[in-house]
Amino acid sequence: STTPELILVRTEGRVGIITLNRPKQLNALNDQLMNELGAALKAFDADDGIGCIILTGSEKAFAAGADIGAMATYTFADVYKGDYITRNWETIRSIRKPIIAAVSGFALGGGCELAMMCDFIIAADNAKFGQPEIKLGIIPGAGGTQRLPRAVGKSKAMDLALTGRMMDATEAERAGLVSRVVPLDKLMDEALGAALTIAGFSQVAVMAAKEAVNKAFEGTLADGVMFERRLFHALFATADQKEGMAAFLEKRAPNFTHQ
Ligand code: CO8
Repeated sequence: STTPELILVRTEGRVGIITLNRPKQLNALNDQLMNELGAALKAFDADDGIGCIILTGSEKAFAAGADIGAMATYTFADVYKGDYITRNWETIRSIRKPIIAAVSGFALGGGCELAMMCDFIIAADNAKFGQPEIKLGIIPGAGGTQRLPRAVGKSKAMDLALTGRMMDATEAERAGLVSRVVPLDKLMDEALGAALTIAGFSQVAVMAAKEAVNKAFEGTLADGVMFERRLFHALFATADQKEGMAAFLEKRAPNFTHQ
């Protein structure tokens, strides 16, 4: 595989870290970047040495949206025939290990949508979220109109999508879009701490937890509860469940083998 140009990829213990790295364009998301991101995510997902993934950007921008320069002259036929957006934006949804978005600066349009496709968002105090597409004569196209109301409720989602205004980190935490807000200089420490914690647990249980929580957004309550129950039952077939409970009873740290 070729070396990516618009992202940086590194590991820290069992954590894979992907940094969007197109600084002059505030990490505007173009096809090349999304393809590189998809490939890096898939590689970490397939790597037994990785238990959790962090996706981050720069201090100034997580991502300021889809690349407006690339989109400006597209016709309906271009985007429809090429299946623009879904084509290379669906990869992230297929990743089974947890992905934490560590967001500082702007997360706008497709950047906000990308953060929302991650499993949870930890924000720096300078983070700004928004769906400003309406100002460009379009609407969100990578799930924003669906995930934002699920995260913050209808009223605030409508407000953001219809006025195009930005929401700061405090408002985003109050509304439930982000799980934690920390000072900018603590962002990566906080995200890494969470990721290392997750990566230390049973990989099987972690994947089951992610899958079950995601079900809460996709079907009826009855289906979701049944799905959760079956996964819960299934985890009693793992070595990690035996080890985790034995360790608790023996008052020692568990040694998970991800089996
Ligand atoms: N696309 C392309 N270039 C961008 C983008 C973008 N989304 N955002 C910023 N840039 C570029 C600027 O053009 C500028 O380039 P240059 O230096 O060559 O002039 C550079 O980044 C720095 O930007 P600014 O000078 O504007 O920096 P400011 O600090 O003054 O402002 C803002 C920062 C407020 C973030 C401002 O840049 C801005 O409003 N950006 C556009 C935000 C926006 O409208 N985002 C939504 C885009 S539409 C979208 O995401 C649809 C998603 C659909 C799904 C995904 C499909 C792929």
